[in-house]
Amino acid sequence: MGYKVAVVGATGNVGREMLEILAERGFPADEVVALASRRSQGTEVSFGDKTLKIVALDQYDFNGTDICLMSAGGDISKEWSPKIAAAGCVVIDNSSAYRYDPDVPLVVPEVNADAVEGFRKKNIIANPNCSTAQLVVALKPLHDVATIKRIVVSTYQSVSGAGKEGMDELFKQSRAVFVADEIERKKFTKRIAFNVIPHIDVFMEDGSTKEEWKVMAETKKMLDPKIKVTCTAVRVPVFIGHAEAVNIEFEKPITADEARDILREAPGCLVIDKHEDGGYITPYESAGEDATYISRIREDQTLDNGLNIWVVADNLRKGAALNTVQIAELLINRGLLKQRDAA
Ligand code: 11C
Repeated sequence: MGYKVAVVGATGNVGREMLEILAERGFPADEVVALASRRSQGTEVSFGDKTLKIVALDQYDFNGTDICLMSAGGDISKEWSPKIAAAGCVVIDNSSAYRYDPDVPLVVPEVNADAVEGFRKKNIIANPNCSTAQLVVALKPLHDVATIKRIVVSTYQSVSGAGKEGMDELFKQSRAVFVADEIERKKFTKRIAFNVIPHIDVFMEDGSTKEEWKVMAETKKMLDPKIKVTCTAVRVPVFIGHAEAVNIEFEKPITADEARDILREAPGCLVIDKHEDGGYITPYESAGEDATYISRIREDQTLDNGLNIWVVADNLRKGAALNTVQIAELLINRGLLKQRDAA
C-alpha cells in the first residue's frame, strides 16, 4: 500500500524530472497524478515506462491525495499551496513562495532533516533554490567540524535554471551564431550564447540580485544564521549543471586533506579531486546525476583558516526535483505521513 502523489507543473523542466525520479527511485506511490494548466490538459508526460495524461490543476480535487510536489512557480504556489494543504495533502514546494516563512521548514535532507518535523504548522515544506541546495550539501559536513564564519560564493549557473525557455534561447542563439543569423533575445537580458551574464533574478535595493540574496538567506535558514554569506550569481552558456567556486573562512583550523576526507564520507557528496588534467568535475558531467560533486579542494593561504572548493550538481535534480522527492521520502521514513488504508 502506498501513497497518492500529485505533481503540479508536470510539463515543466523540473516537473518532468520529478516524475522521472519518482519512477526511478521506486517511490511508494499507488497513484501518481500529473497536473498542469488547462492549456496542457490531455497532453502526455512520461512516468517511467508509462505515460500520464495531464489533468488541469483547477479541476482536480486534492482530497485523498497525500503528497503534492509543486513546481509551477511562486504565483501559482501562493494561490494553490494553502488550498491543497487545507485539503490534507502535504505540499512540497519548489518555488520561493514559502521558503522564508518561519512557519515553513526549508529542507535539504542531508543538511537539516530534523527541520521537516515542523511541517504541520502549514502542511507546506519548501525546497531551496538550486544554487543553495548543492552549496549547503557541501558546506554542512565542514561546518560541523570546523565552524564556518564566512563564505564568498561565485556561481556559474546553467540556462535550465531559467526553464525550458532558457534552454531554447541558448540553443537558438548558438545556432544563429554558426549560421550567421540574427540573434534573438527574449528570456535573458543579454546574449547568452558564447557569453556570461552577471544577473539572475531581479535587482534588490543594495545592488545585489534576488538570486544572490536567496543564497544568503537560505544558507542561513538551513545551516546557521551566524554564517556570513556574500554571493555573485552568474548565468553561463551551459544547458544543465550549476557550478560554484566557494571561498570558506572557518573558526577552527582545517586542512585541505582533512576536508577531502570529511567530504568523502559525507551524505550526498562525491569528491573528484585529483591534481592533474581533468581531475575535477564540470557541470556537463553532473547532468543526470544525483551527487553533489566537490573538486579543487585547497587551502587559501590568504586566510588563517581558509579553504577554496568547487561544487557542481545537476540543478534540475539535487537543485530541485531530487531534493523534493527526498523530502517526501523523509516524511515517509519518519512515519510523518499516514499510509493509506488497503482498498
Ligand atoms: C536559476 N536558481 O538558476 C534559479 C532557478 O528560486 O527556485 C530557481 C529559482 C528558484 O535561474
